[in-house]
Amino acid sequence: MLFGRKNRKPIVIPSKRVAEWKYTTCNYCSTGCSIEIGLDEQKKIVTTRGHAGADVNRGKLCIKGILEHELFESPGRGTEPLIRDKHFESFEPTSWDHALDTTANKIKEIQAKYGRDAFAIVSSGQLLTEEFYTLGKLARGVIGTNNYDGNTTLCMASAVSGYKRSFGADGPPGCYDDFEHTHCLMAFGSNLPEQHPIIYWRLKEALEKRHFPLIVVDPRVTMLAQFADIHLPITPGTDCVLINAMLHVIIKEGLQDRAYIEAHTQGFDDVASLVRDYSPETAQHICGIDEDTIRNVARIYAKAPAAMSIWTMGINQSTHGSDGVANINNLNMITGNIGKPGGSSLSITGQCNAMGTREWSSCSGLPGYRYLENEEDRNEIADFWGIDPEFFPKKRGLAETDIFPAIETGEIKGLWIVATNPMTSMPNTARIRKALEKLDFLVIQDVYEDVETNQYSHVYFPASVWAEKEGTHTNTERRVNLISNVLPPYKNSKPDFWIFNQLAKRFDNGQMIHFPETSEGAFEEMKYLSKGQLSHGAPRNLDISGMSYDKLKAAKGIQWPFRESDEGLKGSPRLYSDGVFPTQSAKANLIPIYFYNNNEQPCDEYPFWLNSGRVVEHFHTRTRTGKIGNCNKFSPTAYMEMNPDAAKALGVKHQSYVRLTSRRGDAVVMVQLTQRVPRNMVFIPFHYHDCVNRLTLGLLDPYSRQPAFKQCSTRIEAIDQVEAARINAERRAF
Ligand SMILES: Nc1nc2c(c(=O)[nH]1)N[C@H]1C(S)=C(S)[C@@H](COP(=O)(O)OP(=O)(O)OC[C@H]3O[C@@H](n4cnc5c(=O)[nH]c(N)nc54)[C@H](O)[C@@H]3O)O[C@H]1N2
Ligand SMILES: Nc1nc2c(c(=O)[nH]1)N[C@H]1C(S)=C(S)[C@@H](COP(=O)(O)OP(=O)(O)OC[C@H]3O[C@@H](n4cnc5c(=O)[nH]c(N)nc54)[C@H](O)[C@@H]3O)O[C@H]1N2
Ligand code: SF4
Ligand SMILES: [Mo]
Repeated sequence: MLFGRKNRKPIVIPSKRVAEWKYTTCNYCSTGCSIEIGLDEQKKIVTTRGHAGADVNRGKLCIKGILEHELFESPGRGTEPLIRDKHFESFEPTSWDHALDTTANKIKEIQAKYGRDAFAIVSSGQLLTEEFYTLGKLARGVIGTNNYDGNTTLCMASAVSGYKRSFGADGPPGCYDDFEHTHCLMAFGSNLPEQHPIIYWRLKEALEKRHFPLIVVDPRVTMLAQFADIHLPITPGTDCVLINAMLHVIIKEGLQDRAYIEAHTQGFDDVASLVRDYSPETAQHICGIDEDTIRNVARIYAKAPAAMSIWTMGINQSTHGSDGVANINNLNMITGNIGKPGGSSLSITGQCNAMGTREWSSCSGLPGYRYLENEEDRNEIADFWGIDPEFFPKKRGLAETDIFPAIETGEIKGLWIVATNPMTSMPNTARIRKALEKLDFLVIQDVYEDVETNQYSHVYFPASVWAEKEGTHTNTERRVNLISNVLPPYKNSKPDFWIFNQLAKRFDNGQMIHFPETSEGAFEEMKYLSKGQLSHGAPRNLDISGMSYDKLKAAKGIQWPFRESDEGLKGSPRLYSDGVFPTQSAKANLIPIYFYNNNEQPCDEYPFWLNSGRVVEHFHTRTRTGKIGNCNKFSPTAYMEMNPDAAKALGVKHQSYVRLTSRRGDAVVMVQLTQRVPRNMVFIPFHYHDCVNRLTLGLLDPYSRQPAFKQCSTRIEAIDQVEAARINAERRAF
């Protein structure tokens, strides 16, 4: 008998034959990892790797980034523009000219008949910043509709709104390096290990070097909660109450940072007076966290030499989203934790370029964080673009979540959807379907032609994806980074930038306004518009005038502000370190946050909280990760996390299908029994079509118009398994 290593065949990893590495940045989440794509001698992509010299990821990538190069030739990609016949019977390939002419003519026709705002545009957080800037120019300066918004209303709108209310401007003040300096980190509704795995890795590395308390506020035992020192399983939608109670303790015990409050904030007395009513004894009955724990956490946070908060959708996607953000900012201002190493209010952004769209797309205003409501801003942009300032509306139009109801009422007749998939991602699918069916004209611009929303379109524009294009992204920590053009566009798809430019040429104003031919040309315009001061004299923090594509590539990303006068390649890791804020008084606003309970609550008829979110291997509506075998294999089927005790009471078995019903509709999903969720809650990843959003209510935040995706109620029943398979097959095959 032969034993031992010498008789075994060694594992041989075949050489990938990389002839050239090309620099780019990941196009999924907002962590902003630098990627190198490896090409062989025939210029075919053979592999990818994380860039070892990039400060963000230092060579690491998560499962999505490492497999991202497989998406270029994935099934369902759009190859030719498509056009629908009058009777909605055929959807045939056509030329770009015909598709673009038809679209321009239809837009003009609708606007002539019903007014300019009757044609709406909904875009995304996933285009390149230069594309956002160009689309903004087209929407605001050429087509001239005020009903122009992005899917960031489903995502970051509450963070934007909260930052503006507290600090006078959008822009996360902190950075990943803060983990290295903090003495306490509190995470609200954010599951870093799955949703921002490389930010999590940075946090974990900091924790391994120097332990500090990690406090996680989440109704589920998420992966981050599992690694936390303290987990606060909060009652959904009540984070504001928890924070008010923490502020109550901090102020009562004199733990606030008096010098900071005095020097850099206004409104302390109003907050102090409000939080007097939120004693831990009272608050515990609302937020579900016991009074001793509230006191303990408040003391740990306030006594830490530097403490920071991060948050994501558990806060933003709530009827108290904007208030939640303003209250997290209150907590950090009152404890003197803004703009200092390890002391911050850092919103963890969602999509790869949700920041870029906030900064430059003109969705909620004009480029470079300018406001439609501000005359000076309107004049400045009109002058630069060479149009009459009166062409601009004087206040912002409808948000995405108000555009769909305006289709229902007939106010909006035409819609152009760019890089978002509302049939799967918006709350209350039945309502969205009805709205889309009602439109006189719908254009879909997407990388994939099999995207669900495309079922209702009249024209389809096939877009090029990621490294088939060139331009920039801004990540969570305000770092602008470069996407290099590695491959030519797939088949007859075109970069979004090209599509916007071509459409502009078909309108009168489009002939007058200059549209640069290259993305670098658009970047130069943005650089110019980022210089100088705000109207009341405060410096413009969103200053990228010192950047260039070459510098971005050399630095592997630069954080704004990075001014023309700045030397070297290092941007600004933090905002507001000097305590000067872009408000009229230069002080930040402490805002009292009242709590009112307006969420749909579990009741006898619908006894479970319905929570939703994400898993690590999938991105959003799975148009990309659903087609990459090594991502999809982990969770190819719609499923739901359910507590075993609750399942037992209902006679529901692990891995069986159940029917969920809410006041909006029903969905059939497979059950995964787990203690991650409490007995009265279920959690469904929202990645699957015709699933959780058939059930969600999506009440809107009054400031940000963001839907409360994560707080509504549902009923669960066991269902015949053959029947379940039939329903699912019917709903997913179109
Ligand atoms: N793998 C992967 N990564 C992604 C994405 C993806 O699709 N897949 N998408 C990206 C995008 S666009 C976004 S916006 C981010 C989202 O990133 P996250 O916000 O981290 O992800 P979610 O799973 O949506 O929600 C986080 C948690 O909020 C909790 N939650 C629900 N209700 C409440 C509440 O009332 N209070 C609190 N405190 N918590 C609550 C949920 O239980 C959930 O665990 O991820 C980004 N990264
Ligand atoms: N129930 C529930 N619903 C949710 C959420 C939740 O937590 N729960 N989260 C919400 C959040 S935070 C978000 S961000 C939204 C996301 O919702 P969506 O934006 O609808 O989701 P995606 O699947 O990312 O859609 C992006 C589309 O753009 C296409 N695309 C990708 N790159 C390009 C490109 O370069 N050009 C063009 N033209 N197209 C491109 C993709 O193929 C895809 O169809 O979902 C929201 N919906
Ligand atoms: S963490 Fe985000 S940016 Fe980094 S590789 Fe993963 S998906 Fe891409
Ligand atoms: Mo998002």
